[in-house]
Amino acid sequence: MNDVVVKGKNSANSLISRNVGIIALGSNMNFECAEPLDVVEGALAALEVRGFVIRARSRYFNTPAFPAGSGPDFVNAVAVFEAPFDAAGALVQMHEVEAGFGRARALRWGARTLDLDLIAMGDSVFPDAQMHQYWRDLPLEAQKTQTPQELVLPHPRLAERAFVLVPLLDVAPDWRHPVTGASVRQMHDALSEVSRKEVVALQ
Ligand code: PH2
Ligand code: MG
Ligand code: MG
Repeated sequence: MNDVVVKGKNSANSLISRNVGIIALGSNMNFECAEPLDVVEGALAALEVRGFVIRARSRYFNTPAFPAGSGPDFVNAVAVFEAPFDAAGALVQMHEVEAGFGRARALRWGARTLDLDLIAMGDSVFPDAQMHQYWRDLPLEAQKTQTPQELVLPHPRLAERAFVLVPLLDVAPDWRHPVTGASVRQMHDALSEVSRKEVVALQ
């Protein structure tokens, strides 16, 4: 998952630096006539139009909203992508895609038509290892009032979220967290069985 360099299709000499990342997609609210599954599929297509190359996509999963009782079930998926953007550039594109699917940023953990989260970008650690540990260790109560103003990568809640780790097992089981060293499979296996079983593949 380090930065990779691929040769441009049309020129043997042009080297285009592309970044490999992981994105999590979720929806638990219709957008116009589109149901959550269609919204997530549509979002992947919209990202591709914007230059993301989707290398692998997980199955789609039905997942209970976190925190429990905060809204309808989600459809969640994750994808591995390559793109000509750095993390900040990818986020700008992702926010525009969210806006295109009617996402209004209101409640922290409310129902949403489309949620796109950047989970990781190569082995990048933002803002740095020490601040990363601060956000990772933040107790749940404090998470309700404190939100980072800057991008934190990998996503600080990654190791706790069955709705990200179960789909990730489909596409990147051996990817390792650049701070903790834990693989996706190890983080997944450390979740409670109850939380893993709540994440159910569609069809
Ligand atoms: N995203 C959230 C809050 N809660 N719950 C599930 N099941 N899936 C999500 O994608 C999700 C959530 C905020 O980003
Ligand atoms: Mg989210
Ligand atoms: Mg989000």
